[in-house]
Amino acid sequence: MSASIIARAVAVLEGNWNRTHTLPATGLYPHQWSWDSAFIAMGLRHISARRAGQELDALLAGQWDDGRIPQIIFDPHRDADYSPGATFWRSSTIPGSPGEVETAGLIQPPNQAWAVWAVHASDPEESVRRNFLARAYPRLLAWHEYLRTRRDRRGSGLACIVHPWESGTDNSPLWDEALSRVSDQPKHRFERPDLLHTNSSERPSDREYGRYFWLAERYRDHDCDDVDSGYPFLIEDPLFNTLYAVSELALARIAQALGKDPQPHERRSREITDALGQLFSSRLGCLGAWDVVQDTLVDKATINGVLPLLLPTISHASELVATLEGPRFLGGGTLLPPSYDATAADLEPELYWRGPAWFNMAWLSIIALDTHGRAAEAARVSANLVRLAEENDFPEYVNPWTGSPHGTRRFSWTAALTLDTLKHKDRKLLG
Ligand code: 9WN
Repeated sequence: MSASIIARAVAVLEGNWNRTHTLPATGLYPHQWSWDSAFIAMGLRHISARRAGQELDALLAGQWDDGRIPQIIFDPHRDADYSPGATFWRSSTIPGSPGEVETAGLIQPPNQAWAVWAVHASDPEESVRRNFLARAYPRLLAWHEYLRTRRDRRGSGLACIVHPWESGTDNSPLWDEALSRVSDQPKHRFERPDLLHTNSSERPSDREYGRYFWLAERYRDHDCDDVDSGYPFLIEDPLFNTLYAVSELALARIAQALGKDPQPHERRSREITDALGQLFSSRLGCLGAWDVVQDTLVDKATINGVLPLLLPTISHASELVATLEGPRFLGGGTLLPPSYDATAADLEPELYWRGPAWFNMAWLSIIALDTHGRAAEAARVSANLVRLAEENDFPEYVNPWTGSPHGTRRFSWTAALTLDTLKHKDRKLLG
């Protein structure tokens, strides 16, 4: 099995490669996405550490003066194929954007430092030859500084997202209430080129898109300035902040490898981890999200709220393990963890982030389970991840119970994380 699946996963990544980076999918997602590139690098490093490094270099080249690493770096030749594209964002007219490339103004979850460390560790000699860590470190520092100074909107120690797209879990039920307060009538008349590639029943609705565009437009029209008062969507997402804390641990390793002091990063990671503990809901047995505008906890069980288990020192770890292994996620006959509470009446098993199982979340769950000594369950999820990827041509997501494929196929992070799962047995965080 393994030889042919490796060859097919490599072929997906080769087919989606575009000069300096990997497209998430050639049709549906024709540009470079931030957290995709970090997940993709985790798999690419097993084929070529050099190419994985190039992927991350290309991403870091899109950094803005304020330190943000953008959600998307656009390929100008494909502007008509994805919406919103470079024409909508017109980033080059916004002060502080990079001159060489057009990008989105939003961001995505901060898993990039984690990926930089993993790529370095996979081939340290190649990394040193390319001066990879020394070039990446100042950029990653600026990125985390942006999150700390511009995105901690209530002084909790956690970073806020200003748009559902920034979570990477776009139409998760976590954002429903906040989005219901947002107009669905943007000025921009938007197209839906995404619907040429997938069934509309598997994508967000036009109404949701209206709200996404309204928020993006407001953010863009204020020059993507994070001190815009009266902005209606400010949320602390538990997964975004978990990846932030993991990436601080990775920065500590990077600092050490460069002969610098790792302690500020270890301290910062502890601060984020401790602040995350405040989002725990004992009713759910996992974390909710914090709505900063309403000053309330969004009390819904999603995979975002269980994955803080990636952090070895997260509080309530035994409750989180019980929730992940229990009926809401892995205990109710599912093959891979659903994106939303399996016991929720409004779960939709084939609709994007409102129920389906995604391979990046399954991969993160495997590491979380191994981190907390649950090797047998981690092995079961690993075997299902590999089998469902192989049988279904590396789909974007699957029905968690039946494993039926949905969304696009030959999806890059599915292929990359399959390769990484085949490579590792007992996973350790940052291993
Ligand atoms: C918006 C690229 C991205 C992923 C996200 C996933 C989806 C985009 C979209 O695709 O989002 O960023 O158009 O729906 O939700 O996690 O990064 O693969």
